[in-house]
Amino acid sequence: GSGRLRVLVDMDGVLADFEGGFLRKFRSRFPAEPYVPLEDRRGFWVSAQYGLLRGDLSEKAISIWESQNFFMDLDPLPGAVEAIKEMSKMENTDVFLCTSPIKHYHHCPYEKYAWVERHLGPDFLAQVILTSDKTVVTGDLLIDDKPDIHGVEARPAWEHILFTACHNKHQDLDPAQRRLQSWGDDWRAILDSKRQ
Ligand code: BVP
Repeated sequence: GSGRLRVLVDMDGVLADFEGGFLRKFRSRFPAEPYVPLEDRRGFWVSAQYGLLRGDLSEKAISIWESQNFFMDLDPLPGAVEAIKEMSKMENTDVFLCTSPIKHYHHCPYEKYAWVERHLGPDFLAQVILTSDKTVVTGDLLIDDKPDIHGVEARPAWEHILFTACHNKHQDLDPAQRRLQSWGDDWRAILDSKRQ
């Protein structure tokens, strides 16, 4: 290899507060409807849990993140912007933002780029990788809050570090899988463990 470490970092749930932004806009648009408090969230798919709460709530949930400004308005998670900026300045380290857009493409891809420019700066736009299959992207690490990441490549190059989120904190993991509890956790040690 090049001797450089390549780190892939997910956006929703790792850099951007998808769950908090969703709940705020869902409650504001549907104030009379039941909702799932963040401490009761289970499973990666918000739409699936809302559908279990009541059948018609799945499509109401989907309408929230399909709306204009949903992705643009997401707040950065605590420490995320500082961590990414520091990580990208490290010697022998390449950082890419690896994120899956929703299929309703009218706003999401544009707003993900706009979010990166706004919070990380225009120099980071070149680091964005939009893909619906992260297994075909090579890297040493993938920091992502989705517990099960699958695709056409059965043996992805990266080690998946599970970023803790409200929906995965109670989940039992394969004993080999490592977690990053938050950006206050020791992400530098995880990077160092993969360096040659
Ligand atoms: O763009 C996000 C939101 C969307 O899936 C994408 C996950 O991307 P990564 O975080 O894996 O990069 N999304 C969609 C649904 C339901 C769709 Br129907 C959901 O419940 N949660 C969710 O995050």
